[in-house]
Amino acid sequence: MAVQRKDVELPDVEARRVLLKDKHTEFIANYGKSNNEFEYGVTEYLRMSGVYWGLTALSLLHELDRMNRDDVIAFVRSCYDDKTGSFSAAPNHDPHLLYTLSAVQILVLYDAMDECDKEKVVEYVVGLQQPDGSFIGDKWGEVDTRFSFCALATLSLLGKLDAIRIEDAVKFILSCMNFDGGFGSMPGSESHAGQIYCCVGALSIVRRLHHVNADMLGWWLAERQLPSGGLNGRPEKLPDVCYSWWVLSSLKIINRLHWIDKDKLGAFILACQDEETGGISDRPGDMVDPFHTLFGVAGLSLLGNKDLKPVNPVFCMPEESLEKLKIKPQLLTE
Ligand code: 7TP
Ligand code: ZN
Repeated sequence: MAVQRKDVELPDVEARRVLLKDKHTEFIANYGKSNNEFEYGVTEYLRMSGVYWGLTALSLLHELDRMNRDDVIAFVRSCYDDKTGSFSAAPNHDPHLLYTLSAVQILVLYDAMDECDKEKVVEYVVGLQQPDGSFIGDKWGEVDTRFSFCALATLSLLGKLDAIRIEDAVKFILSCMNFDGGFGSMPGSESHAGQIYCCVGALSIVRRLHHVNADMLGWWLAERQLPSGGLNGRPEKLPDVCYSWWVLSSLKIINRLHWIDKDKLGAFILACQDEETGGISDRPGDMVDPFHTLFGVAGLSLLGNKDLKPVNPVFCMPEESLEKLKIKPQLLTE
């Protein structure tokens, strides 16, 4: 049997060759309003992250004003547990580190960090670090390098990186490095673009990128690009707009962005736009959602689209928000 790489073909639709800015703004601003209560209802379990994805997309589109700041901050507060310093996805849901990072990112976007008790949130994150340096995401205790990233990103945004054992955190992340230069979710787990982003991002935040084999990792990442221009997250998988972000941002951090064909990737992301409803999907013709809309828009920003605000590759937030806090994650230069 012939070896066939999984890929897709791009549709030949004129509207899908330019960024439909206004359409995407309407899609995000209306998401969760009465016209699609269904979609809003089924995503309650990830609402806090959904709000971060939507707000960040709007901000990169220069349209953050389309949401009501007071309402959003009231929502974030309604998900805060002042006993533990943690946030949940929605009121009365279980708290989790994932939603705590999203909540802090939202407050940073709005320059509203004073709305929460920073010391208490720091205490929550510190309590999740394990003796081996890894992090669990909540009381159920699952360990994953995603949670190492969430912990370090949250503490960095709070200006409190020194509250945890950084060397142990680094040691655990490095124990998840593989022979292909990539990273997995745990020691021995296979390399995966999402996990690579988390590990490279975490090392960037604590300025330890010298541990990364940038040439070998850059090669693995660049190999994710398929003839359609889209990128997949692992060998033999279909391309997906969100992976274009995990791969592209990792390449940017290790200074190997020029190892992929940027024009072809840009064309792939634009082909995933829904020219009727607005929004971006994982692949051309699929259902759009705020998650892929953010990572599509953020990808286009990293590719240099001038209609968008510059995005930070580590935090997936507008660069201006991090500049205000004087947060500068490390980027490799040579
Ligand atoms: C529709 O099926 C899923 C599957 C997994 C829906 C959510 C998830 S997830 O919460 O584990 N997650 C994020 C995610 C979100 C959406 C989505 O958000 C739809 C509508 C909204 C409203 O805000 C859709 C998919 C999705 N996935 C799954 C996925 C992405 N690409 C292909 N798939 C199958 C990613 C997933 C894991 C995740 C990744 C990054 C991150 O920062 C947080 C979570
Ligand atoms: Zn995806």
